[in-house]
Parts: sequence; structure tokens; C-alpha cells
Amino acid sequence: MSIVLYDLAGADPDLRFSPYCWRTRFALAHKGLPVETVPWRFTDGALIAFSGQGKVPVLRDEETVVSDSWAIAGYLEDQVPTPTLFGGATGRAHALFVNAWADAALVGGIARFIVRDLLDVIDPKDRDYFRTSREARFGRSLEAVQDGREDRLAAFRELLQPVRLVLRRQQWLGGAAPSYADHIVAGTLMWPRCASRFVLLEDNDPVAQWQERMLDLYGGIGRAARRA
Ligand SMILES: N[C@@H](CCC(=O)N[C@@H](CS)C(=O)NCC(=O)O)C(=O)O
Repeated sequence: MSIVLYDLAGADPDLRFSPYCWRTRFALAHKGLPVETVPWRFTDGALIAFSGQGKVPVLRDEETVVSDSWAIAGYLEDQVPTPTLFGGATGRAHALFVNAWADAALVGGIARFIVRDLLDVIDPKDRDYFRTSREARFGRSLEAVQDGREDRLAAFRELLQPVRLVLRRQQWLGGAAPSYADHIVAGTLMWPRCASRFVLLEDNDPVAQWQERMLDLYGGIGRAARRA
């Protein structure tokens, strides 16, 4: 395989902070697959027009193009079955639930803490698009969305209670070894880690301790990632 990944970058091309691209980065590392990443900005639609849609991650494997992090994980699993991302069809179905939960609850939850910070790290050419599109989505200014975040931390941490309960019983969301479920949640948490200085988790939180273990996996790609 010869894999190229279009990956969201900030003004600093080495700042990579997309929660979805990080899921793919962890999955590729889990499979031991080398990847060449191409920095992509929100207003670089033409760069990924070949994929027939406008979001990253986009993976190109010679003639094959796959977009959407969940579809990419499935493609990688089908092409390179071991080491497995899902542990079989039932594990794949359970990982789909984790993916849906992360998209529906976790991404939206985190956005309310960092969406204004994102404006400071994205490429200047993206700023107007980002502010306009996100303010239309939230129905208020980015500043208003992020305002009072310290007061909302306890409720956010409560949202992670299901993850905490699992990690009390096993080392990884995948059980005895990390799986794509770990990549989904850890990839999502790379977003605030890389794009913002706001700290969401307490050090003694089992989720934070698991995140530390995730950062060290695969040669420490998570820990080595550029931060704002
Ligand atoms: N369901 C997609 C979501 C991908 C997505 O939303 N990517 C963001 C970057 S984090 C994007 O490309 N946004 C483009 C835009 O907002 O215009 C996946 O899992 O890959």
C-alpha cells in the first residue's frame, strides 16, 4: 500500500488537530502502515475535489480514494486484517456505536470549550469561513459559545463517565489491547490537546491516565504531535 492522507492543518503546517484525522492516524499506526500526510486547510476544497466531497480525512491508496474516518477504518481493516482494529464483525458493530457516540456527544461537547481557540490556530485564510460557518451552526458568536467554560467543566467530565467505568475494569476500550474504539476517543481528545491550551481533564482522572498511555502508543505519535 502507498498511503497519502489529507489532514487538517493550522497556520503552522505541522499543527494537526482534526479529531477525525487523528482517528485515522492512530488506525494507520496500529496497522504499522506508513503514511505521507498532506496539510489541508478548510478553504482548500479543490485539493480534495477528487474525493467527491469536502471534508478530511481523505485517504488515497494508489487508485483507491476513501473519505470519512469510519469508512477509512473499515477499508484499512479489510485490506490489512492484522493487527485487527475491531476484532471481528461484532467488535466492528460495537466500534460503530463508539464512533456515533463520539460524533454526537464528544465532538459537540468539546467544541463548546475550544471553538474560539481554534480561530487562533487555523490558517488566516480560513478565518472568515470558519467564523461564519461555525457561528451559523451555533447560532451565536464563537466568543459567546466558549464563554463561561470553566463553569461547564464538571458537566463535560460527567459526559465521559461511561469511558471511565470501562477503564476501571480494563486497560483499553478494546479490552486487553487497544482497538479502534480507543483510536476514536483518543483521536477526538487530540483535538483539544493540539488546538487549545484549555485543560479539560484532571490529571488523576482515569480517562486522562488512559490518554497518557494512548499518547505513548505507536512510537509516541500522539505525544510528539505539535501543540498550540
Ligand atoms: N464524518 C466525518 C467528519 C469529517 C469532518 O467533519 N472533518 C472536518 C475537519 S475536523 C472537515 O473537514 N470540515 C470541513 C468543513 O467544515 O468545511 C469523518 O468521520 O471523517
